[in-house]
Amino acid sequence: MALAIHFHEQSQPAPESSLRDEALAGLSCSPKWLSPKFFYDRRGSELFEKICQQPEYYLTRTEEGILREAVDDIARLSGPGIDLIEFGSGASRKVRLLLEALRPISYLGIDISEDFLLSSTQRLAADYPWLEVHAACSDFSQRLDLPEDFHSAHPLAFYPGSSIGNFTPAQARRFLGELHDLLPPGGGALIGVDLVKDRTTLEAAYNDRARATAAFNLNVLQRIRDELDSDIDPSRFEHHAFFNDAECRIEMHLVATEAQDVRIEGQSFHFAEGESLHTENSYKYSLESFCALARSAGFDCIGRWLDDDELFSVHYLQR
Ligand code: AVJ
Repeated sequence: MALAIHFHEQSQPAPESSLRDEALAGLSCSPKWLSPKFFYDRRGSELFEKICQQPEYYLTRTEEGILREAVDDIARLSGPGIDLIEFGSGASRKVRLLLEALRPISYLGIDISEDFLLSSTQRLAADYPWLEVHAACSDFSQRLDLPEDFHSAHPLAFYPGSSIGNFTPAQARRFLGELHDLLPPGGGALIGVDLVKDRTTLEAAYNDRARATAAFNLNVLQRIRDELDSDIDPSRFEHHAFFNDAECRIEMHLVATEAQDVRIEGQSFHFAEGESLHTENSYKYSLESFCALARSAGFDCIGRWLDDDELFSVHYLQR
């Protein structure tokens, strides 16, 4: 079958060079830090899909339940003839819950993992022959822009999964501000946001018994070893995730199980025993704190939906 999607080349640095630069910079910091965007090579994207199926990881199935219930309301708010733009589209699975009700003219999936993006959007195009499918490989956490040759009169941005929680609140506000500027007046954004809740539920979601989250976290070290000139050994690190209630976020770390020196691209980095590499923040919001953030970026909060247990929320923002 012919390639049924429109692929948009984005002018961005190759992912290996940003992994090299950011790993060297982040491991030189104290405390050591690496951006969670590097989780998502093909294997990492697959491991993330596995996390989403774990019983403890309530986020995905809860958001999917909310979207299923809310889809007719969402269609009423968006109106007909929209172009749906998904940020961090991954497997492009959640968008399927919206397509029949929203009947968008086109779908644009934007993701950092190029081969995963292509296979997901190709499957989408095959399953929805009436839909015009576009794909763009981009790290939108740096700067939010759409492909130059993608024009939409009536865009609806879709940013599910609480991926917005990877930003600090200040970064999230900037991201929403950029999104606001990108949308025409009346344009909408549908955003999934995980809610603050008891520590036990939160920490279980990031410490699943099947250890999918641990494998996902450790995979970033394997990437450094495979893609860069490095002797880093994932077996000498341990997954550690906990809720930091002062910051209202889950933190993920990779903790050195013994003292060691790690070589990356000719530079050496020392880890003391128990020292950690901080790999992810996942901020949790209240309904009020998220709406306040959206309003501060210029949006009106015109719709929001929750599950019965108030674990997760989906917000419709309008420019
Ligand atoms: C994709 C950022 C929403 O923070 O829950 C899952 C990523 N990290 N398990 C999240 C993740 C560990 C996920 N987000």
